[in-house]
Amino acid sequence: MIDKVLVATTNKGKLKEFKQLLSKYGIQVLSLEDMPEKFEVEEDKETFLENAIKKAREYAQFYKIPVIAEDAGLEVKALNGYPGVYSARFYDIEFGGKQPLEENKDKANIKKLLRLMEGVEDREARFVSVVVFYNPEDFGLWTEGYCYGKITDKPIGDKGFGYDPIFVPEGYLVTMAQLTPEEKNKISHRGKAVRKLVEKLQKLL
Ligand code: ITT
Repeated sequence: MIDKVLVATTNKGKLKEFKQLLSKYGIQVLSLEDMPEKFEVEEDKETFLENAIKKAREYAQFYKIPVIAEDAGLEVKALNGYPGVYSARFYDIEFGGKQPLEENKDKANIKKLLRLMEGVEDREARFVSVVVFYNPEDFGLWTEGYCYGKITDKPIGDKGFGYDPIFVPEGYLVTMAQLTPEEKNKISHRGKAVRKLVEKLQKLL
């Protein structure tokens, strides 16, 4: 098995969750902040998988170490799957009208989504995580994970990040932002994708 991997994400909430999930397997996580030279990858593809592969491959080839990268997002049924691959910068895209960036991106994204969902009865949504492992000059593999639930009509809770305060997972009466990190990891899209990825790696290595 691998004992060390660079989790190539600029999102602090994601990084924390990856560290918790991978530490269970004794895998040490390096972050982009530990890297000597800074380097950015633009997410300009149309699918989660293409974006995740692009990030994992470019970081792995640049730093010459094994990398895990993820592209994730929220798909809302009544919005034809939006925000989808645009989840991180939903407030700033033309679809549904741009939302002013008042406090931070997460808050602006939530405000826009709740505006578009005002009076909408079908609140079904799912979180998607596509995780790619890339070992430079060797091999790559990927897994995906989903978490189904419903969009609330107002934000509740202060844990987690992103759209967590407006997402109630199936079978729960609270939002993802009211769950402890352990509870979230058990049911989250990211938790499912990471566990599948480690199982695949354990079979291969
Ligand atoms: P990196 O690309 O650097 O990893 P990012 O924040 O840009 O960081 P993504 O492109 O994967 O990451 O965008 C994911 C967005 O989807 C993220 O900014 C959140 O708004 C949302 N999101 C993803 N996973 C989430 C989760 O577990 N809870 C709440 N929101 C989530």
